[in-house]
Amino acid sequence: MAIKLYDLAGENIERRFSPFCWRTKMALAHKGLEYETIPWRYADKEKIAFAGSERVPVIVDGDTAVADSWKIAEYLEGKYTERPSLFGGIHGRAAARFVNSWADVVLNAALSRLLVLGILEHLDASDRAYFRASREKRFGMTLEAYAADIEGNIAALRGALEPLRVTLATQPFIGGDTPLYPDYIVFGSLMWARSIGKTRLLEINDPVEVWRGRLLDEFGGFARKAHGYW
Ligand SMILES: N[C@@H](CCC(=O)N[C@@H](CS)C(=O)NCC(=O)O)C(=O)O
Repeated sequence: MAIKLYDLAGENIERRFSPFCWRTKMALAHKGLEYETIPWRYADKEKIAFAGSERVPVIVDGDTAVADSWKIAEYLEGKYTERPSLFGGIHGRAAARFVNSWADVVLNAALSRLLVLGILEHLDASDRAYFRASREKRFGMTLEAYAADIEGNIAALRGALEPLRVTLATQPFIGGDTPLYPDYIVFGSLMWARSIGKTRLLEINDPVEVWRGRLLDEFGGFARKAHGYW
């Protein structure tokens, strides 16, 4: 039976914009596992309560429910050992944990200032008031104030990506010759940007953009076919 994935959707049910759900979709594709997505909105919290979570991604694999993208990656790696590895061993897993934290703390923070107003615009009407209130409480300011310094925020994003840019000068993927879970972590953030932001955030000849193009084409190009702008 196919794995089920609760996947954050916008007003347009095809717009799947969660960076964390993208990590999971790429991990499932890497493992070659069949899955189906269940579109989920912020207002649907009771639909994932069975998994003890208020956030997506949540997967259901037979009798097992797992919430949280990192825990899902560890679960898939532990359960489907005969399939391609997501981490390349315990040392790779340890290094991937650092990339996960870096993406959560640095990269997604930089992106969220650039995307927050676009997210609001793309949400289903039933989610908008919740999104504004919960994020304004989290950021301690209005969304408009949080997003105001567009040029500064773009510069911060490009700076945050510099370690990746330097790494890609000597290897095609963070995982080396082929992508591993850390690639999907960072790529998930850029899928978030692609599904929400109408403005291209990377120059066409930026090595990060070239790497992003390679990942858009992985697994039959399913990420490229997803609803998005660039
Ligand atoms: N650490 C979690 C973060 C998951 C997360 O924050 N998901 C967001 C969607 S991108 C969510 O479901 N938010 C629900 C809410 O804010 O109410 C993971 O890696 O899965």
